[in-house]
Amino acid sequence: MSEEMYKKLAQAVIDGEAEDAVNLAKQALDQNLDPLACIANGLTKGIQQVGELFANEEYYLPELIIGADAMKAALEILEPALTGDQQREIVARVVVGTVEGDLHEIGKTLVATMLSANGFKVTDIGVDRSTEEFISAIKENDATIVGASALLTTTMLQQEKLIKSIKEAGLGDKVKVMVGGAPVSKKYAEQIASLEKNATYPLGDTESFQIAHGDNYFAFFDRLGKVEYVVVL
Ligand code: B12
Repeated sequence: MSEEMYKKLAQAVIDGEAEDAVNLAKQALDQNLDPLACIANGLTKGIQQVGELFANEEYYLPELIIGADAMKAALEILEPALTGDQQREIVARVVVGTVEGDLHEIGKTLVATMLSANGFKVTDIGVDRSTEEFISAIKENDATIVGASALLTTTMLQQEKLIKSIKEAGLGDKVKVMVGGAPVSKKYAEQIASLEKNATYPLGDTESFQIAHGDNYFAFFDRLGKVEYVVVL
C-alpha cells in the first residue's frame, strides 16, 4: 500500500498537481504512513524526475515551477507530522538558508526539517540570502552551525564567500559551516572549507550530502532527504 502511495505522490509532483499532492499527503497520514518515507520515496522521487525532464528539455520552466509548488504544498502537510514530537533537549542552534541569487528552497527546507526532527534548534532564514543576512542571523540566534544551500553552479560560489565572511566577522572559531545542494561535491566542499581551518569532514562516501566543517558536528543526508545520522561528537 505504501509503495502505491509513494508512486502517486511522485506522480502528483511530476504532473504539477498541487491539490492532488495535498490530498494524497493527507491520505498518507490518515493511513499512518511514515511522513519521512512519503517525502523521500514519493515527493523527492517526483521532483527528481521533474529535474530530469527539464534537463532533457521535455519540461520547461512552467512545469518546473508547478512541480515544485506541488511538492511544497504536500510538504506543508507532511512536515508537521515529522517534527510534531520535538520536546527534546536542543542539540545545537543552527541557521539554515539558501545563498544569494538562488531561489531553490526545497532541499534547504528539507534539511531544516531533518535537523529539527533530530533535536537541533533551527532558524530558517529563507532563500536568496546575502552573507550579511546569514551573519546577522548567526549573531541574533547565537548559532553554532550554519547550513548554506546552493543549487546552481553559479551560486555555489557564495558558499565560499560565506565561509570567508564568517571568518572575517570573527566567528570562525565558534561557527561550523555545512554546505549542501545538488552541485556541491565533496571536492568543492573540502576546497572551500580549507580556507578556514584546513579541516573538513566528508560525510559518507556517496555524492549526496557533503560536508560539515569544523570539529564537533557531523550530519548526513542522502539525496532522498533521508537522515542517515546526525551526530554530535
Ligand atoms: C525545483 C527546481 C526549481 C524551482 C525551485 C522552486 C523552489 N521553491 O525551490 C524553480 C522553478 C524556481 C527553479 C528555478 C531555476 N532553476 Co531549478 N531546479 C529545480 C529542480 C528540478 C529540483 C530542485 C529540488 O528542489 N530538488 C529536491 C531537493 C530535495 O533536493 P536538493 O535541493 O538537491 O536538496 C537535497 C541535497 O542536495 C541536500 N541539500 C540541499 N541543500 C542543502 C544544504 C545543506 C546545509 C545540507 C547539509 C544539505 C543540503 O539535502 C537535500 C535533501 O537530500 C532542480 C533539478 C535537480 N535535480 O536538482 C533544478 C535545477 C537546480 N535548476 C536549474 C536551473 C538552471 C534553474 C534556473 C536558472 C532556470 C531558469 N532558466 O530560470 C532557475 C534559477 C532560479 C534561481 N535564481 O534560483 C538547474 C541548475 C543547473 C546548474 N548546473 O546550475 C537544475 C539542476 C535543473 C537542470 N537539470 O538543469 N528551479
